[in-house]
Amino acid sequence: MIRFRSVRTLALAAGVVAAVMLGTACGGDDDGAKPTKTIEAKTPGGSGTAATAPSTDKEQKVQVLYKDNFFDPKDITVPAGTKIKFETKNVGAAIHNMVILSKDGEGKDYSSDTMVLPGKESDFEVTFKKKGTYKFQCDYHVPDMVGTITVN
Ligand SMILES: [Cu+2]
Repeated sequence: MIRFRSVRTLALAAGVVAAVMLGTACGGDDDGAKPTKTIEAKTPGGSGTAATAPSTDKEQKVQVLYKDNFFDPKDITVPAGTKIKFETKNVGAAIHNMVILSKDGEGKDYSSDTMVLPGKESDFEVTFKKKGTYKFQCDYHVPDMVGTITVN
């Protein structure tokens, strides 16, 4: 009776461990497999660029690196009313993220994936409607890992 029970417990525990590992693996894969950069990097040259980037859909890319423990760059300036695509990458050894504390001005905060593991990327888009200054931070390393976005 006792032996049977402990085998069941062991099987249960193994199942939980497997599920956790599976979940972690899936999350990591999702972050890594984004081939969008390669497509956008293509420049066919000449007048071809105008067709792929209509003037009505303004977008600006901002690359931010996570290091241990600071943002590079930590001071960012972007125009208001333009879609900003934050392309963030963790080049450090710790877990990081980027949370823009814009709730007061823009009605909500914006952020990367909650956990960006070492070597992983996380992109997100923000269109700031109002001019102003917003602080951003890594939830894991405040108050050391912080920065400022100036919208003008
Ligand atoms: Cu951090």
